[in-house]
Amino acid sequence: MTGIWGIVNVTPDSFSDGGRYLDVDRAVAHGLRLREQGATVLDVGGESTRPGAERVGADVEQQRVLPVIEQLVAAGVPVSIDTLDASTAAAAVQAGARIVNDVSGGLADPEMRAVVAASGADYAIGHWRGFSDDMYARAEYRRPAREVAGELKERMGEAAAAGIAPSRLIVDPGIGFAKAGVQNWDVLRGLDEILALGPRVLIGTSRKRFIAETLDADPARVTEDRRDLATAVTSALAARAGVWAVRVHHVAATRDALAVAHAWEG
Ligand code: PMM
Repeated sequence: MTGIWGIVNVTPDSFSDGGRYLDVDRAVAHGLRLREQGATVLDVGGESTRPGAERVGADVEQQRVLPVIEQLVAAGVPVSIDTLDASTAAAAVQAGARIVNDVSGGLADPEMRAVVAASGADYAIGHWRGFSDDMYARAEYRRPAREVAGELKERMGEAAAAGIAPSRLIVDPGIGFAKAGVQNWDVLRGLDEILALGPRVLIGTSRKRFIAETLDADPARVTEDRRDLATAVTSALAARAGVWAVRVHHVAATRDALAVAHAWEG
């Protein structure tokens, strides 16, 4: 069965304007709801990686995520920490997170690999070419899937050199990261190249801009509902292709789509 990572973003724009404690409670309640709907892992993040998003300090990031992780872990839910920062990763694992989800694959923080190696956590490494303020300037590919796989292989080698066992790795082609429009479809079409790397494969297409661009010439017109429906379809296709897990906002829609895909396969 393909796993479902439910997204729990604890950022000011992800939950409305209440106070911090209210935000923690809401984030925890949201996570538990996603768990009930079928999430196998809850991916908790305190810094937006959206195109053009401002970076926050590690202290602010940890204030946001640690209380949420503690409560979700106490409730028995497997938690992943979505961060680029090694100190946040260390604190999150200390709080009970089992997976470090680093969309930069170890490139953003030189301390990250050593922290993960020492932690015993699993390590999800993404394909990445730079911080979100200028990542689109780096979106140049001749053969997107092949180049993404090649760069991920380098990240795998660096992780191994830092002492992280290959069995602890999860690879992610980083849909939307330093990839524009159709380049994302090129990578998804060439998913076999990513699967051939060996580790478990994670894919995150949820609500992303390239999906909205496919649905309407003006992506801003595409509602969240439409993005979620399209994400359920990409999730089912990714499951069919053999990925280990998909990372989504709307867990219930993707759960149903995966059930249908698995029934088709028999
Ligand atoms: N995408 C985002 C954040 N974290 N982690 C992984 N492993 N893969 C992704 O594709 C990914 C990620 C950006 O999406 P969001 O801002 O909607 O959470």
